Amino acid sequence: MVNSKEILDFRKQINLQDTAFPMLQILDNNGKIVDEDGLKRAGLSDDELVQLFKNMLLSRQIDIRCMKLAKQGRMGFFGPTAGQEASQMASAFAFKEQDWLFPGYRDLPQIYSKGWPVWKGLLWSRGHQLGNEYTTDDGKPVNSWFPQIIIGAQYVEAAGVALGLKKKKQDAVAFVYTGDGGSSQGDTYEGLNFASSFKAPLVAFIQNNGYAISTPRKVQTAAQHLAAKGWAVGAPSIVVDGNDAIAMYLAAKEARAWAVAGNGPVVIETITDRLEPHSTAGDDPLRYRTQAEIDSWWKKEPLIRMRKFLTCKKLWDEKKENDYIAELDAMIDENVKKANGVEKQKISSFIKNTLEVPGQVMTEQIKKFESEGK
Ligand SMILES: Cc1ncc(C[n+]2csc(CCOP(=O)(O)OP(=O)(O)O)c2C)c(N)n1
Ligand SMILES: [Mg+2]
Repeated sequence: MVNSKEILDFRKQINLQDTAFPMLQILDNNGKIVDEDGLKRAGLSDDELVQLFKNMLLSRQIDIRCMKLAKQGRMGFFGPTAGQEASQMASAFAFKEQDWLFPGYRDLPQIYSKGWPVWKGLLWSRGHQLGNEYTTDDGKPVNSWFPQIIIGAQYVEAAGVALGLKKKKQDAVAFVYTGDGGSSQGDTYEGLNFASSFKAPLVAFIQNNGYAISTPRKVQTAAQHLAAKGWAVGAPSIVVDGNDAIAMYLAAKEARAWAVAGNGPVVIETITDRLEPHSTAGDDPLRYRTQAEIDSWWKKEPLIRMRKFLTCKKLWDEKKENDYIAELDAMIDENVKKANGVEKQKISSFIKNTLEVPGQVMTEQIKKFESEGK
């Protein structure tokens, strides 16, 4: 029996929290495999490893373009993604077509990985209603919710849909993403608690990229690990090197298998970094972090280590990368053109699209705008 002295040993509890979440890592900063069993368990073929890296490059090239467009004043709202390619694209590599995605505003890359065309993402950034159509160019649904702006709200929505998938006995899970800041929101806890109570198939990511706008992780919460938030609801919870694509894929794949088997949610904290400003709305990172810190994360970013690993395996080289980037840039060019060519959104249609049943005042406004051709 545990005695009162042990139960009341508060220091011991704190120390336990410290060691309860060792970080899963398979590919280290230098692109070396540090866990051969983990690599085998991931079970990725050579072609799949290359495809995974290509998806990460897709995300990076879109990010580069969007940041350029933002500087030219042609972008709208955009949350930069450089540095989070493994956390986002490698976890998305574990999605099955029938799975549902609940992204936050920084998680557009995961929707692209489900076949969402880039031009729709550009329109989403500009607040155009066509940017809220989650379908492929052939009109097929991509099973994604809209990128949520209200921090944490997607956790509640995802929990509900996950329960629906279970009730319909579908072989599918809901994947949901929030950030270190989002882990402090009530919605995040409520969604997790609900999903865990009803053993709903939910795979929940907390992308710990070090900052919530200017609030550093250490000020965010006194919990040693954000994954600990999952323990409060009885869900298995782990910490993963969020810049290690293979670890991220493995964690997502295993969590999916656990959730879809009827065991309830898994919480995955990913340790990563947002290498660029919070958003295109004029944030200056040097007001809250040092250049030296940013530089140190650029050295650990996920593309470098995956590139080294693939090059070492003779699966990738400079020419392949240059050719692929040229291909991506041409595809992005086409999508920018397409987004620019879309008819300007009418105010009347925006209101109609927002309100299923407009009230009297809104109905009058719709009529007024329509009569003015707006
Ligand atoms: C409920 C709510 N509160 C505040 C905001 C304003 N806000 C926008 S982004 C953000 C920081 C979120 O940080 P984090 O969850 O770490 O995600 P990151 O931006 O780092 O990806 C805040 C507070 C919001 N959008 N929603
Ligand atoms: Mg953050």
